[in-house]
Amino acid sequence: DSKMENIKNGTLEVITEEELKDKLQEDKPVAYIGYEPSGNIHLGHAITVKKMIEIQKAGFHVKILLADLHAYLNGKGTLEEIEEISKYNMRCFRALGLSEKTEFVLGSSYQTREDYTYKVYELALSTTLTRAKRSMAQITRDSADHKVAEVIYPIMQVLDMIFLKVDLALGGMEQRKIHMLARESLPKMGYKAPVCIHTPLLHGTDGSDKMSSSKQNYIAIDDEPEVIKKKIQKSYCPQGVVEANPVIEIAEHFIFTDDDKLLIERPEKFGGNLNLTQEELLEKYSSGDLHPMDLKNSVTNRLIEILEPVREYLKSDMD
Ligand code: IYR
Repeated sequence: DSKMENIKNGTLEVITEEELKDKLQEDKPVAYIGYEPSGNIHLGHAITVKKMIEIQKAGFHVKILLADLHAYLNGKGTLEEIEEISKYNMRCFRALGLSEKTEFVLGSSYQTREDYTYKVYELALSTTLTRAKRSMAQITRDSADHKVAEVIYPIMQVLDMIFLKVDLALGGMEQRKIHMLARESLPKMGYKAPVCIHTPLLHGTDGSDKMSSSKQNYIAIDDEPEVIKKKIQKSYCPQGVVEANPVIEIAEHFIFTDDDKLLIERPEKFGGNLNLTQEELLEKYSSGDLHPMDLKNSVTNRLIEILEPVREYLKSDMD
């Protein structure tokens, strides 16, 4: 029951809670998430990794798919480049606190197998182009000329759930339409569909919908303190607005998950120090009584501390 609450906490949806309850009774259920390897693992990735750690603590065996062929299909580079980056990503995910028991799987290690390939054709035959394209709306690299690769991608993602034998699939809200395609298609192919859990997306530091490696609007998990400072100082953070405010979101997802309160240090003439709970911060900021600069300074300082062990792990692990 407390396991259930811990997993649900901070997510947007669990599809379905009933099914999750059953999985929690099973012996060693498998949870997975896939990432396109990326040279910049950022706070957006970290939201899902933190949730996966929660799921791991609840007793799931965790598989992390380094989705090299998916990155390739999404135009992220040559397979050689992508493979190199996936090694770095494995260290990043460990640095964020996934346990030693975590299993990392490279997509290409099974996605070219004959049985996998036949399943790609089978699912391609029953999936409409419209549906496949729609499922990619928030995932595909913005491009005017859409490629066939774009519709192979979601089909492979659905099949990953069979080949990795997963009971639970985790992803950001942008993965929802692919997950729904899986929930519908897998039973028709004779497989059980996994429980799907979706986390909120982090807005970019520029205020755009999604923090993204390809848009230079991210804070990397191993950014140096000076870089974090600069990026937050420049961030979109209008006075009085908490919606779609990345600085507020960083406080919610990375500070208040560990601490009960956030210390805001202000000179006496600007109202003096404040020690705020999440609720109080939202209320105070909405009312316009807290200056963006004061919020930014305190979030910067705390975030730098929180990411310290991550930076240290990644430096120490270098060989
Ligand atoms: N679509 C993901 C990457 C990905 C996730 C899973 I779960 C897969 O099985 C395959 C790929 C992304 O947008 O990063």
